[in-house]
Amino acid sequence: MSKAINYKSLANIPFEEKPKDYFYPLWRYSKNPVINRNINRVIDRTFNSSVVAYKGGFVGVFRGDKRNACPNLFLGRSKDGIRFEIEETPISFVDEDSGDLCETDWQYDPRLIEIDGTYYIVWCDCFSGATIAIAYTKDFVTFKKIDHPFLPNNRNGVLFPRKINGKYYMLSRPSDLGHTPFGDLFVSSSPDLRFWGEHRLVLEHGWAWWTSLKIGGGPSPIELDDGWLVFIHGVTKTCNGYVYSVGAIIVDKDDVSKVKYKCDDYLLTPTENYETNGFVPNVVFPTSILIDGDTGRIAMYYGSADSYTCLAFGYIDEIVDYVKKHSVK
Ligand code: BMA
Repeated sequence: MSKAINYKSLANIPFEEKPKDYFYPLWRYSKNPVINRNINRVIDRTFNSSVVAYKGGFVGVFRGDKRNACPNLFLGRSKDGIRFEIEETPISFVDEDSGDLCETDWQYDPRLIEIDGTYYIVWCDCFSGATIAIAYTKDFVTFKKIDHPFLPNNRNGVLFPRKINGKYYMLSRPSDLGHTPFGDLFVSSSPDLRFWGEHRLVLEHGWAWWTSLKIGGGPSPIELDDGWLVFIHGVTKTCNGYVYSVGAIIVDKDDVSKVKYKCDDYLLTPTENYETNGFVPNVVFPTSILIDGDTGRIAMYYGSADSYTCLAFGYIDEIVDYVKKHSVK
């Protein structure tokens, strides 16, 4: 059985055991949503956000869609990973070379990951269209932004949590200017996070009905003894609009463009009221995972209906087992 490796003990992650008579390897928090609408005076909707463990508690970078409907990134802090205090002023990013303030008024879907003591934020930014931005911080006070590492249009940048054979790896999904009706998963590598190349196609959409329109990366991949567990979102189109589900694949340990398993079943699809109703109905969108290395327990943060922040729980070995058992060619 595969297990996660290289994860520290994190006994205080939010967690609930699987409800009795529930069959599947990812289950929802009984008190979802953890963040409701109108969390403070500035933000109407908080969703598709990321959380890491920091100094005994938790810090998050949150997508906050303000009362003018513009999304920005906001810092939030929490003792328990459930109740967050979210700032009312968006994070200020400065150019890593000049120190000049970088202002963009459309920032969303942040992924936050620690690599060797530095916290990297990867998000979708406005740069003559939507594209992937990268910034980093060591203290959650100063945030330095890397000079335009990606061309537009591209979204869902997801960084692997460590270098592989000396290089950083980023998943992404080339897209269009709007609500892209297509999309496959690509990976690129970089020696320094600034210059990206060696682009490879990882996986095309469409192997399962819930991926029939497009797919994209979710939280940072989880390192296993024999591969990487990559949570994704898959999108299908119905007569009533798009439906976003959570699924997973497993890629090769050294060549991350090689898919070893792709799960035919989704792991979560919108079923609860806070997923099927909201600003954009029928969306579950995974962006972040906390892992307890001792037990293999995970807490997944996902956005629902472009309105709320939610949690789901599971055990890595059980999820890996499910993905392998329900894998298709
Ligand atoms: C995508 C992104 C996500 C959003 C989803 C559903 O294109 O904008 O932020 O959750 O659409 O609206």
